[in-house]
Amino acid sequence: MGTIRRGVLREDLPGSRNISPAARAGRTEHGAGCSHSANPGLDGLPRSRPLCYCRLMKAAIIFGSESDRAVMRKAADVLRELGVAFSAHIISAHRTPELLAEMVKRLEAEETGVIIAGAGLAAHLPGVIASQTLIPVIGVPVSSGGLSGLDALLSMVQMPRPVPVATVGLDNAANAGFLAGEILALKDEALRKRLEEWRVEMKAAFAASAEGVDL
Ligand code: RP5
Repeated sequence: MGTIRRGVLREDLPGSRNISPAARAGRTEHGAGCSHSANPGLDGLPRSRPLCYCRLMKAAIIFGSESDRAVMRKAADVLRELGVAFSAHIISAHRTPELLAEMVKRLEAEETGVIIAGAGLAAHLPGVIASQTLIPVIGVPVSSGGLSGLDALLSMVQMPRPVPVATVGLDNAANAGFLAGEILALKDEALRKRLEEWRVEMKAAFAASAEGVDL
C-alpha cells in the first residue's frame, strides 16, 4: 500500500483502484514551496530537490490490472522525480469498458496533458483510450502471459492511423514517465529544466563509469 505517494490521487470512480490511503480518501497531495514535502526521489538520485506540483499540468497513469502495478510504478516514480502531478487508476478496457470511457471524459475535463496506459496480453487499453481523446497516449506493453509481452507490444505499436499510441519498450514504464515529462515540458519551462538536469546527471554518472570500474 502507499506506493503512489505523490501526485493527485483519487478513487472516486467505482473500479478505479488507487493504491494509497490518500487515494482512498480522494486527497490531493501537493508539494511544498507551496508547501510540498520532500521529494522522495529515485534510488541513487538526490532526494530533496524542491518542487512545486500544484502549478504543473497533470498526467494520468492507467493500467489494466493489479498485476501490472509493479511495472507501472516505475512511471509514477519518474513523474514524482520530475514533479509532475498525476492520478493513477486501474481500469480495464475489456473488463470495465464503461468506466474507461467515463475516465477519459473526466481526464479531458480536467485538461490532463498526457496519459500513460499499461497493459498485458491483448493489450487494447492504450488504443481504446487513444480512440476517445486527442490527449497524447503513451503505451507500456507489460510482459505477462505465454507470449511474454510480444502480444501486448504488437497490440500497442500497430495502431491504425490516425489513432497513434506512442509505445515504449516492454515493461519500460520509466521511459513512459520521461516521455510524458517531455510532452508536458513543451509548455512548462521549469519541467524542461528538470529534464535537462536529469540528462546532465546521467551523463556525469556514465562518464564516471568510463574512468574505470571494479570487476
Ligand atoms: C491485461 O491482462 C492486464 O493489463 C494484465 O496485464 C493482464 C492479466 O490481467 P490479470 O488476469 O492478472 O488481471 O488486461
